[in-house]
Amino acid sequence: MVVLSQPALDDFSVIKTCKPTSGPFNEIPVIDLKNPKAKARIVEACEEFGFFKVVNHGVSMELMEKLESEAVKFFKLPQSEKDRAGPPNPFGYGNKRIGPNGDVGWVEYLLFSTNLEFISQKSLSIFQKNPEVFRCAVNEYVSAVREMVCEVLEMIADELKIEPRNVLSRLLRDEKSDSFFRLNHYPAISFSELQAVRVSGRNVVGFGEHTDPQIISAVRSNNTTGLQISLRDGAWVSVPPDHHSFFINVGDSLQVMTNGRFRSLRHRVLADSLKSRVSMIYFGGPPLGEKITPLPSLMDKGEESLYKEFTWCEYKKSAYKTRLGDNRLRLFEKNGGN
Ligand code: GA4
Repeated sequence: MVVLSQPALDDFSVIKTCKPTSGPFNEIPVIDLKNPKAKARIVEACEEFGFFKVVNHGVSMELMEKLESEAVKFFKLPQSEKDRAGPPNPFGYGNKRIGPNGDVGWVEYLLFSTNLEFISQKSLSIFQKNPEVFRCAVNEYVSAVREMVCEVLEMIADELKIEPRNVLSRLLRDEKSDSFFRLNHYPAISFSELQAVRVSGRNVVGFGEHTDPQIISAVRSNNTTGLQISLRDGAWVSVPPDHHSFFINVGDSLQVMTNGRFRSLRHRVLADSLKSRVSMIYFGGPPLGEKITPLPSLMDKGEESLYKEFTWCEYKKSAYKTRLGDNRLRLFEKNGGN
């Protein structure tokens, strides 16, 4: 069990959640990547939920555990040392503040670019105590997860009969790919604090509801609850944790590239646990100059794009002007925004 220090719970991170929260949801699609029916099931899951769990994925538990233990060591450092690796602008160490527009959560994190060009001086502070071990753990983990995610994207291309089959995966493998990696630590909450917020019918929000702007994301966490996803009807459901598996979600860019056929997943993390949660997330994004438009082979005859044309750079710039929970795609819908 990961137990890290427990800072006092500030009022600002206790937010009344606006939609109903139901119990654990047992119908989350579970995809065995080696199953011959996996391709069809992945596409179904992307259409219905924008979300699925992957088992038999080929990423070793050893890599996951090595990185988790390095992350735990980092988050255990004195606050002043962690702060030296911040602020996150956008990469580096962040504490409670998420993004540049006033969002807060019961979380501290490290945000990295997976593109070596963007690795800055700050990363030296991030990796300060044991540079080689931590840096290698991040690099090895990211390479393995990127490969697994690329395989998923190629299975999607096969099922949708898109050619060439690497039309999506090449964007993540490109050396200019603008992909991110995030380590999140949600500190445990003491029993009395939890009782107090529950009695008042509220939840401690670890990471507020949002969709990911990128193409696709892969989350792995320790065995702690907290992740919730929003279903089509707006109900929030808790995802039972599984530290052996990955949870994959569709991002805004893949929703656009499939002209709305796949659903970008709205999700959030509630810090409602006596145990601290550590999650590691790979966000697969395209190179900055890439045009994000529906894939021509997916368009029916006469079908029009639901979205205005934009590059990933334009979308990202616009995303960083929004609040976490905003619907970022609306501005780019042909029938919405301005
Ligand atoms: C959500 C997905 C990723 O965690 C992230 C986040 C980013 C940040 O934490 O800096 C953003 C958020 C995310 C979307 C809107 C902007 C940017 C915070 C925020 C308010 C790293 C990303 O790419 O977009």
